[in-house]
Amino acid sequence: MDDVAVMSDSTITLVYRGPRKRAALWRPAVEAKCSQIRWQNWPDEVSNPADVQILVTWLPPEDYLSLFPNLKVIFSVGMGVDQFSPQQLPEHIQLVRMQDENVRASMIEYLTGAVMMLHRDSYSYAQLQQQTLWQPSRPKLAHQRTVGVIGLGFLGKAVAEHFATLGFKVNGWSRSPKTIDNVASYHGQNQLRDFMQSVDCLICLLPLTPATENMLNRDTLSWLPPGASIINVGRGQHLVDEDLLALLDNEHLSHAVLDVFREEPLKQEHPFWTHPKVHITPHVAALVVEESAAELMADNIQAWLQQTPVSGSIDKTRGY
Ligand code: NDP
Ligand code: OXD
Repeated sequence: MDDVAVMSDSTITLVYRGPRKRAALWRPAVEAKCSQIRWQNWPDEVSNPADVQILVTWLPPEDYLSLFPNLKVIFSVGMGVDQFSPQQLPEHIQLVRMQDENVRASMIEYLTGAVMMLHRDSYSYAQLQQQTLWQPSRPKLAHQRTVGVIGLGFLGKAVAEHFATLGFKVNGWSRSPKTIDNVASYHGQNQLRDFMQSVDCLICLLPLTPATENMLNRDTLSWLPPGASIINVGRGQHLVDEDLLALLDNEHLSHAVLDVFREEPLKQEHPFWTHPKVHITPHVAALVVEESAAELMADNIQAWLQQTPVSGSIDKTRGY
């Protein structure tokens, strides 16, 4: 960080790219806490791109690194930061994401719905209803199923804890070992196969990095027991679409609940739309709540200006 620029009393230019409705909430919150900030909405209010030190956005403008040569920090308005390719950002640019507790609460709600639909065979009964078929099967209890969570970070850890309180067996997988009450921890590539073999319902809550891209593929998904299901709320690029479809079609996997896709919006002709075992939501599992996030963003910008720890700061080498 450039101490001289940040510590001086002069104004600091922040460029915001995104919906104006959100800017109307966030701008006053940021300006109230950080008097030296000069907020400019992209593109019409940006007077001199060379002044820009702070970028607040979900997606950056094209060629933003050359456009804003004095950029020092990017605040993502979401949780994931893969859209900024963190490992390729220049060393001097700090990257910060939202760590919004409301997002975590929303993710738990979404996943509770999805896991319960799968657990109680509700997707299968909906299909049987279409065919006016009365075909009961004996329901299992939560303690007879294992929910597996890959990615045990800000979201995944809370999700794993939540399903343990609902009575499920819960196993989690991450890069480093974890100690979480009532959650069996697996970590690293060496333990991935054992982990996958233990799971009835797999939840992907990994960040997208070069190490996690395509990791839900024919090999790894085949390690799941027959009849298992998957829920992807991480990123579409974690999943090899054709491999999932093949494993659903050969009945190795029973259902897939997908909230994220390689290309969003999902193309009209994509086979996921019409596959009877694929259940789609349009990337809505957990959205930043704009009202509460206004304060979070203002606190973070203030912390950055004061050179104190910023919540949600990304380790660019790891990519998350
Ligand atoms: P965090 O960065 O807090 O946690 C990431 C977790 O993944 C950590 O436990 C980390 O392990 C693990 N991990 C990372 N790389 C690897 C690897 N190579 N092998 C094994 N484990 C790995 O992420 P969050 O929980 O905040 O969010 C996860 C993702 O959820 C986001 O990046 C985003 O893509 C997605 N998301 C989706 C939303 C939606 O609406 N669908 C909403 C919000 C987020 P370790 O702890 O050992 O470092
Ligand atoms: C996020 C998301 O990362 O919505 O915030 O996926």
